[in-house]
Amino acid sequence: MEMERTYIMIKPDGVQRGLVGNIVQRFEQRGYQLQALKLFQADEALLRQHYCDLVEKKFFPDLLSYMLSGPVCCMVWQGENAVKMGRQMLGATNPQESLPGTIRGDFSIVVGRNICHGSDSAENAEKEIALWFKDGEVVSWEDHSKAWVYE
Ligand code: IDP
Ligand code: MG
Repeated sequence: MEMERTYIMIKPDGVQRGLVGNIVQRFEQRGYQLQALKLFQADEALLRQHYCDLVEKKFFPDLLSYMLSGPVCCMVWQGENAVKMGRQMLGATNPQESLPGTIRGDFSIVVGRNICHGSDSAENAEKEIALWFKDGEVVSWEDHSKAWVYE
């Protein structure tokens, strides 16, 4: 079994709208293991690094002010295929293409307020975890439900 980690971040709109509990619950009840969780006010330098592939986009200034507008909730979730499954649980980038049952499909309408971030590759997940968390903030622990989640 290939265990993988992904970086999931509830954006300021998700925090303001009281969706932290619901989103945490979705990953927990699916069987993923929580390894880190914190509420955090990002700054511009961090967001420029996180979204380094998007800084030239026309919407980048709006994305920056959106992501700076309040605290985000940063998380690390571990489990089989966590990156791909995390993206599936989030839904499409544009909520109008996100299926009902996904986080974006259940809670959002426009791309500039799409509630949640999820890493798009295992390599980027590790980069993002290192960017958003300090040493000691990510905890490796024995999950007693593992034998009931995996065969
Ligand atoms: P992702 O979040 O699904 O990985 P990306 O293409 O990496 O999508 O874009 C990062 C974030 O930038 C999106 O989640 C969304 O908040 C914002 N964004 C992407 N495309 C647009 C756009 O066309 N207009 C406004 N915001 C956008
Ligand atoms: Mg992305």
